[in-house]
Amino acid sequence: MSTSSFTVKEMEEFRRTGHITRRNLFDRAMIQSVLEDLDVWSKQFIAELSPEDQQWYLEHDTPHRKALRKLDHPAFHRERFRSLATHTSLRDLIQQIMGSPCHVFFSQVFMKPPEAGSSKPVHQDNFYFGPDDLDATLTVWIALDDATLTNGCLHYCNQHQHTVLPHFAPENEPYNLQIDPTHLDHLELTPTPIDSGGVSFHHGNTPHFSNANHSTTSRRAVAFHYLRNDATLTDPGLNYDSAMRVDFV
Ligand SMILES: O=C(O)CCC(=O)C(=O)O
Repeated sequence: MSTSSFTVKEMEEFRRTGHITRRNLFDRAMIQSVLEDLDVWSKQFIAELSPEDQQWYLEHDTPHRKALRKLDHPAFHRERFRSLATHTSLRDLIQQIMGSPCHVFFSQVFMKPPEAGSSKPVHQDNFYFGPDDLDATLTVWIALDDATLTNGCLHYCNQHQHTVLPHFAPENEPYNLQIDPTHLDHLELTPTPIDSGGVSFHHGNTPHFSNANHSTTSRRAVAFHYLRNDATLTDPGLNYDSAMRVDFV
């Protein structure tokens, strides 16, 4: 486990770019134990998935097999993910960025299955979340597999954004809220490949996307979304169930 504080330079980088990466934060054994649980949970989830939820949770372009696109609320539902989300190393880094106590209000596993994982279009998390204070949300994205240029690593805008741009969602992908193309021209996004166990932290306003998985292996990652305890989601783009909140203990 690497040190659990950011240097002054790293904090400046976060404020300037809206994101920062901490490599090798979690060791192989911890990630392996989460992946084992993910395997069990995924099989169970697919077996119990209702026809109406298939459109939301399964990849669309795999007519001959059920390929899971994502899972919701891992920090709430699964003890091993909760241990990751509330780990002391993470808590200290989050506290340093946010400056006051936070909780996990939402979490999701992005599965990006081999040769089927679809892209996540350019978006700002704060359009999804609609907080009353744009500085009150932070996403902590943990690579469970190595995330590479071919399997769909994250790409980030490297200049902090002070506003949230207009977003829309295609009719057949209501979950893919994305920045209106007319606003994309002035945004430059660069790839951030990261090995399994590495973590990237991004501000809720930071535009980011990931490409489809063109490789023969999975690109799984978990995103924990934190909200400052004194803030509220007043205008969310999707629904977030406050009963699924997870606090640091
Ligand atoms: O993992 C991905 O491909 C997308 C992640 C993402 O958009 C997020 O964590 O906010």
